[in-house]
Amino acid sequence: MNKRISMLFTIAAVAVVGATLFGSTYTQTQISGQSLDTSKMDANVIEQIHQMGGLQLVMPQAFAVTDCGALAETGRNVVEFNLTGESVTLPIMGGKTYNAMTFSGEVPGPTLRVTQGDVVKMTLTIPADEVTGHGNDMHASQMSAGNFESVNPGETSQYCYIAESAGIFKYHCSGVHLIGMDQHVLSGMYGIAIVDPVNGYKKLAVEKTSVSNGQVSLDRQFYDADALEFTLQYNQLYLTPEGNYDAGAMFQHHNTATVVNGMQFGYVPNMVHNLLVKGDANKNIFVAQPWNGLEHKQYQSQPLFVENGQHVRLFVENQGNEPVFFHIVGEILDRVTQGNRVQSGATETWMLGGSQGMIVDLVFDEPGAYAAVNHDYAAIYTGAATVFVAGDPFGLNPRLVDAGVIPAPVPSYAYALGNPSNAVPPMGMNSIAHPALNVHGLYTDEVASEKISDGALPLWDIVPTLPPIP
Ligand SMILES: [Cu+2]
Repeated sequence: MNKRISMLFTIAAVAVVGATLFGSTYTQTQISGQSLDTSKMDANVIEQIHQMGGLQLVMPQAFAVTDCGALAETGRNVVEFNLTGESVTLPIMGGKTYNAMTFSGEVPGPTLRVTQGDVVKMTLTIPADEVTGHGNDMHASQMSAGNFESVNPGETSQYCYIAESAGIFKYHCSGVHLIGMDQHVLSGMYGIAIVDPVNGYKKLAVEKTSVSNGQVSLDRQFYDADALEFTLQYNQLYLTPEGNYDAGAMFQHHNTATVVNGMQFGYVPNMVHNLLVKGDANKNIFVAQPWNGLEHKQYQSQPLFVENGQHVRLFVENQGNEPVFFHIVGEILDRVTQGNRVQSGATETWMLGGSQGMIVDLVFDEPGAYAAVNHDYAAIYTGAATVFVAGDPFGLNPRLVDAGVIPAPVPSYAYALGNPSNAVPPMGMNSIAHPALNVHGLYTDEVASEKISDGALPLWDIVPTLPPIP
């Protein structure tokens, strides 16, 4: 049997076995309403799959066939990337929770950042008490799919590759011998790798005009390659009312939520901003503020703060099943790069298909609030609205100085409140350090504690200690 036919056979076998295991007929027309309750899945299911055999994707030896030792001795920089596969319960909008699957207790998983030409040593560990096996497929790699096989509870596996192409790349769980890949990924097992170009990023040119003696002419402005950076990852949730993955809804593209970095409306103002801007914690300054209160701790929404005239670089990935029409209300995307090639400049919107990423460079010229959206109205209203605040549009500087919160006026509110930890990637060769980070993200409490240990600010503890702001 040649490889292609073998693959088709494998997928068919997976479908049949999937139907047997999960008690449903695995066809497009009949799958409506099927759902998998992860809390009821146990290791026996995985064991059954193993015993049935015939489900290996390509190579039975699996996962560890690349020679990490040989790659480590090539003189290249070796970057270790360690992840664990963990099923946990996490909150969703509306005060409910869902059965999430995560890499290392956070959704999205930790961001890997390397330089083009580095060796990535990817290690996946599945705790012994985890309910299912997991895999890992990094799109930054170029290797046989056999390396992405699943790892069983209680086991650790590893593969190595050279990150040869610069850009932003998805990584995701590859399921258990393919089965459940959709469930694992759409329940939270995804993240990104940023591969910085070996020669660094390029200066940003922004087209402006000037006028002299009644004549308008081109007046290009250049910004240094160093930039303040954020990551935005788009995805959907497909859930039953009980918070379980709903495969039927997925097959029909009926999502129940649109998330950015795991949360609906995770980067919008909260009660603190209401208080600062309107003088009343209960007067919302944005149309949807579902994560308002301090009691939400790491889940309280936090806007993204930037300076005016600052080079901002966004790493944007579409992790989901629906297109993302990336647009920032009130802004123009000054440069769009995919891989290491500029695709567009001075464009209003750029589209990302599933598993596609881009780097957006831009400068916010005017003080104000700007909403980055997926310009699909269904997505905007189900969670894909992210607020950037540039400069000091609300005139808070004098009040914050008077109250003693900051010693002197600041160019962005990040100096007072920090930027959300899960939207900020690790530093790269052209990164501007954020003034401060606050603990924000779809994190387990353990991960939130680690972020605090790393220096991120738990605003839910700090805000109540601040002096009153008149
Ligand atoms: Cu998984």
